[in-house]
Amino acid sequence: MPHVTRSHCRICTNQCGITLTVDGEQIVRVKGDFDHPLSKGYTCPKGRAVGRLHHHEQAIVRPSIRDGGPPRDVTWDVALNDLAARLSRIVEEHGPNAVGFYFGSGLGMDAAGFRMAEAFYHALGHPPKFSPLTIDGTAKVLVSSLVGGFPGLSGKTDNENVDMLLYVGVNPVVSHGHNTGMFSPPSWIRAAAESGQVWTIDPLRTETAAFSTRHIAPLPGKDYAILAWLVREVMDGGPLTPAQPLQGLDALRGALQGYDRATAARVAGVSEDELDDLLAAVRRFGGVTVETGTGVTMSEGANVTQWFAWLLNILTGRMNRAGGVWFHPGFITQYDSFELPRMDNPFTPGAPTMPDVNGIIGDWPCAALPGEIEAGNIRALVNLGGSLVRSFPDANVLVPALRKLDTFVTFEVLENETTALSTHVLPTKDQTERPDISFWDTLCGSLSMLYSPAVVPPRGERRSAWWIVSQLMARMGLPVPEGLPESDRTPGADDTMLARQMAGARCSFEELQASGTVSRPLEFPGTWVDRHIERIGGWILAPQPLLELWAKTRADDDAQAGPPPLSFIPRRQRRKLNASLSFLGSPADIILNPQDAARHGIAHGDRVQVTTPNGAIVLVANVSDTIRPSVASIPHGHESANVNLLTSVQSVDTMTGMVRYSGIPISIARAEDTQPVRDAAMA
Ligand SMILES: Nc1nc2c(c(=O)[nH]1)N[C@H]1C(S)=C(S)[C@@H](COP(=O)(O)OP(=O)(O)OC[C@H]3O[C@@H](n4cnc5c(=O)[nH]c(N)nc54)[C@H](O)[C@@H]3O)O[C@H]1N2
Ligand SMILES: Nc1nc2c(c(=O)[nH]1)N[C@H]1C(S)=C(S)[C@@H](COP(=O)(O)OP(=O)(O)OC[C@H]3O[C@@H](n4cnc5c(=O)[nH]c(N)nc54)[C@H](O)[C@@H]3O)O[C@H]1N2
Ligand code: SF4
Ligand SMILES: [Mo]
Repeated sequence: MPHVTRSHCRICTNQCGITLTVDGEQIVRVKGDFDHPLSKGYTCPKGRAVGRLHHHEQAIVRPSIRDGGPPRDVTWDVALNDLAARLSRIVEEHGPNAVGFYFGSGLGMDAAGFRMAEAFYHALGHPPKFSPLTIDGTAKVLVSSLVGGFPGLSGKTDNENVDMLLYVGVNPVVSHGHNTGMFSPPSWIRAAAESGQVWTIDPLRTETAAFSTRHIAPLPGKDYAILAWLVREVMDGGPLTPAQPLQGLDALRGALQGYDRATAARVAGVSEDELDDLLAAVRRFGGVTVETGTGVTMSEGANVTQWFAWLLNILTGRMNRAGGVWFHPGFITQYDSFELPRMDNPFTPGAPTMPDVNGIIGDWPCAALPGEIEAGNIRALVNLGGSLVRSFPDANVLVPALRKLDTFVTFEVLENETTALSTHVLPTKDQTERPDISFWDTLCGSLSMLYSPAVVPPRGERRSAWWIVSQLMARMGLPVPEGLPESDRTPGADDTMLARQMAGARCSFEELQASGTVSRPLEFPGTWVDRHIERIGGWILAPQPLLELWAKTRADDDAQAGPPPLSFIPRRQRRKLNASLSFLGSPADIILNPQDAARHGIAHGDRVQVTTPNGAIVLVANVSDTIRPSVASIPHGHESANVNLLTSVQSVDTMTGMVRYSGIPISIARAEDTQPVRDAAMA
């Protein structure tokens, strides 16, 4: 008999409530859970595909070793012993720093697995660590640290009360936001635009722009010009109404002196009229709440743009105030329960082969991985749910480097190009097979915690990631956290591992397990935020590294001549999550302005070859005036047209190690007129 089970979707950090109809071991239907206290029935096409993902024909269901020849299915004992022996030998011969870790998005939603992987990383003495931070965006952590004195200040828009909202390089209608969450984005945005105004700055007239009051389409990576001009206007003519103390106002004034409307319009490639209208709206509402996304963090101007976005929130009194930005205090780690330390230096040592590039809060730049392997520094890689070939820059250099690894272990649920390059592939329980709690508590849109039980038994030999990692540690002779259950197959073992994480949280694991969702009232404005800012002497408006970067940015813009080259920007797709869910059929397309298409003899639907000095891919032309001239929009995460064959490991922000994924010059031609593209990376 089919039965219905409640769960929460862990495809993205929004974590919507879902119901799954299960018949035996078959998930026959997935729907939004209308009784869920937070998401109230909202889901997106990705969440409703959780069942298809579970039953996918490329599912990995047994461990395998694929050294040289075709994959060899092995028992867990053989896989773990072989892997432990190889990793131990590498550590013995070359030291623990020869073992790199990638904390990928795939394990990011597996709470118990992720924590055990961290324990492994700590037990090895913090070897080279990579995570999505340096391929997604470092600017937010950077600015939280430099301006707010704490890297964990994760700001969210107070959607319920916002009156003047400015979206910059973010498309929540598709993405549900960047480092935040939002159920039913169209309703919120429509409501905000009805009661106040919503402005969207994006080279593409996105779904979010379509719901907005106004849309401004600047050149990629140049948003800072608009925001810098607004900051100067606010300082000179108001509304200068900060809610917390400030430091460095004079230095900031000095840095922005003379940054006039004509300059901003020229640099950003927009009209002075639009700028006037935007400023008038900011003044009319007495302030502006700015929300940014990967269109900012992946661009060349990331750090200064994020800085000016924060300055607008700070100077117009929107930080930690109704209608502005609230900061997530965390459900497990409770920032409001202790005095936040002043942590205004996020920089940590980076990779030896990239000596001029900083590490950031313990991460090494992902762009450094191929070079570190080629140099013989990294000989083994522990890949925890990452689809590196599609997510890291320059697959042309990454793939040959990954092939040179002595040992490359991937924790996965589906076969892909990355597992094909791995020496060991370890199948972990997917989200329907394991119980879970909401792990990235500060990334979601409310002060809450969710729990869901497993809904189906694991396919084949899949095991819990926490068990696999702890077994590996034990077999390598590393200290394993105390009191672990014997096996993940012991009844209740997965729950025991989750309960351990809830120690000291805002509710007990038992309370959470009983109700599935526990929310706590959010103190807003949060006194902990105001107290922290007072303690550090006020928002640090003009940190030295950003002042220096701004001076250089201004000088570079002044020297800039000639029309902008045709460049591509990134875009997320509604029916896809990064490299996952390709089976939902999102097209690998390139949005081109009709002028650019015509200039290259390209018609809608043509196959277009896109080339950079790094490589070439073929995409389908989507000719549309939704994009401004000189800009093209390309989604990432496709296997057949991997945009990371176009990106470069050289194009890295030296301050933070973030790779550049937006505003990359390209040349385009009809594919019929060119030599066929050889897939260099996989050849
Ligand atoms: N050019 C370009 N590159 C980009 C981006 C871009 O916009 N442009 N976006 C970047 C961003 S923002 C990010 S966050 C990164 C993401 O890059 P990655 O961290 O590599 O994440 P995904 O591409 O989502 O791949 C996740 C993998 O985890 C697997 N997986 C899914 N569920 C589970 C599970 O329960 N357990 C395990 N073990 N595995 C699972 C999936 O099958 C998939 O292969 O990519 C970045 N790369
Ligand atoms: N459906 C779906 N949802 C997702 C994901 C997914 O793959 N699919 N991925 C998840 C992940 S890992 C992340 S990090 C978040 C990201 O969430 P978002 O940051 O909202 O990502 P996008 O939806 O790509 O929106 C970025 C926007 O920036 C614009 N843009 C690009 N370059 C520039 C620029 O230089 N200036 C300006 N002003 N705009 C620019 C693009 O046109 C695009 O509309 O989404 C998450 N949610
Ligand atoms: S927004 Fe979609 S993918 Fe994200 S949690 Fe909700 S249903 Fe899942
Ligand atoms: Mo991301």
